[in-house]
Amino acid sequence: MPSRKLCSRHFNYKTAMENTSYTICRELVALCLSHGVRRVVLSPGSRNAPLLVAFAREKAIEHHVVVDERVAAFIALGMATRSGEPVALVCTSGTALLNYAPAVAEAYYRHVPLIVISADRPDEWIDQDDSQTIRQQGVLGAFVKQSYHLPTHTDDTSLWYARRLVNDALLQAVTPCSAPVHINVPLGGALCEVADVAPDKPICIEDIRPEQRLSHADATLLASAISQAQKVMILVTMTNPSPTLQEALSAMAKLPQVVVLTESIANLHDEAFIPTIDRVLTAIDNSEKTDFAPQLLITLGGAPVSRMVKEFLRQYTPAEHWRVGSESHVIDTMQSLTRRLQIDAASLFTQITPLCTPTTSYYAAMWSEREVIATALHNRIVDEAPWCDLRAFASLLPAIPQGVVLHLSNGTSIRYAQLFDTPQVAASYCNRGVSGIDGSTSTALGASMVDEATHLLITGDMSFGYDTGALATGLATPRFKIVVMDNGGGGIFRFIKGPSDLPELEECFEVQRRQPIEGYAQLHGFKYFHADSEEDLQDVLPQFFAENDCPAILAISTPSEVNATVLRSYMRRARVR
Ligand SMILES: Cc1ncc(C[n+]2csc(CCOP(=O)(O)OP(=O)(O)O)c2C)c(N)n1
Ligand SMILES: [Mg+2]
Repeated sequence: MPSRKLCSRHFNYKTAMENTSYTICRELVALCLSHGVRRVVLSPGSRNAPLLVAFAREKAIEHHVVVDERVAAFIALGMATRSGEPVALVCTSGTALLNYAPAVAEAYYRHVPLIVISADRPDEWIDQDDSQTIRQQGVLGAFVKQSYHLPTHTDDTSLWYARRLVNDALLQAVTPCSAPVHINVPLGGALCEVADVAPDKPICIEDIRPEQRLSHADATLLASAISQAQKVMILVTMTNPSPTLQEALSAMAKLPQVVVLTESIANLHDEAFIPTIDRVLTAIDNSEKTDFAPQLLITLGGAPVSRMVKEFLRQYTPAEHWRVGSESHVIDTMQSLTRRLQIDAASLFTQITPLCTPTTSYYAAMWSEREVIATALHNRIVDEAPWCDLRAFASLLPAIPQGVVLHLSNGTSIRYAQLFDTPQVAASYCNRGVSGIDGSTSTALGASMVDEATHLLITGDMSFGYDTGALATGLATPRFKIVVMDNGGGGIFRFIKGPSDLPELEECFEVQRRQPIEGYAQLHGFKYFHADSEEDLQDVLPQFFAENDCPAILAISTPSEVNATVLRSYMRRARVR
């Protein structure tokens, strides 16, 4: 057996154990472990049998088996995002791999390290009508940092080459900027064969990563620009929770010339920050926008959620715009970029904040005063609104218990969440890398599998219906809860300009097909709750959050036409004030 020859140096009959006889697969698993992969999501197949066996027998890597590869990949995305660690995925040949694509694209734009491992037929059998075979090499190329194709042969040179490629893949996935990678593994022969083998100890190529620091000259240059400006805005979009960044930005927000705006998935909280960007922007008249516009804009984080802030900053262009991030290409969302800071945001602000000095500016005070006015207006609109999504969110979000991890789906859920401050939640997430509605439930479920917190997903009825495969995995625990906003389909289309004016709105956009939410709950062992009025919701929320025997689903039914009218008038109120 080839592996015996190669590993003879290490072979010890005392520690020998049965494992797949495919050395490449065992070494791939050993390297994943050495590089810090602690979780893998496996999907069944026969071509990938050696990989399934090798991962399942490595007790130091937690494995989960999920049949639907689309769901599996989103689960891995949720795990990797929440844990901050790379997560591996293993599938068989053929379309299995293509089903990973949506989550891999999301991971790519969110800089999440997924290690995609696909089994393939040996090269000579591609395109030969020999079943379950497609052209897999590089098929995820547009959404991974790099694609690797391992050698078919098992001579010493080929094994060295395979190890080198796997080491390269595992390093690329996490440095310098995390991203998914794809390793394609051609396998032929007796796929299910197991044999006594010695433990594999392939060399793990270590990386020494230098600490990211600005030179003193650069730090002084940046700090003096902030110290001289009268109006500095720091806009933080999607970021993972970071106590260091939080502390540095809290110190920055003490400067009177600096306002820190945080989106709901920025995961930063401080009394001095403005956490409800859209709420405040709707309370600023067009005539006042020049005063509120920054001279120096600093942006960090992923794709912005708020359309209003994008419109505002694109129209009232700052003289200077710095973007903080380690991406290799220019990202100029606000069409005003003047400087890139390719450094981790926490290190940047930790270094420059102590060097910044206050000016006599009134800029931060102006924003916080407007926030007070905006909050009063917001409360009035909510109080006066009839039963609708806005009212439901106004009751639901403050009722979320302290320490819950919140997940939001796309559609209007993330937009409503932007209108409220939820400082009590431990963290907030949404698939905003590419804003798909295809894997919200699976991603939230994956995140719930890596810690002991309660995880709450607030999702739309269409998004929920799209991803019911997540419920079928049987992996939900009583710590996993879902609120489905049952608003008659794609409510966002009734709200946004364009589709809402078309006669096809109901048939082709909104798709007013009621999801059998209760049926799904019963089928998959979730306790079901329902509310279709303010009073019902107030009654049911404590029971829903207290439920700890089963995972739970709460469906909140609201009228689609009222939802759109209320939200539209909320967003437009600046123009009517
Ligand atoms: C994979 C994918 N397909 C289509 C879309 C386009 N899309 C965006 S929101 C949406 C409707 C979402 O409806 P729902 O989940 O009920 O949320 P609501 O708008 O009602 O809040 C659709 C189809 C998308 N974002 N992703
Ligand atoms: Mg909906």
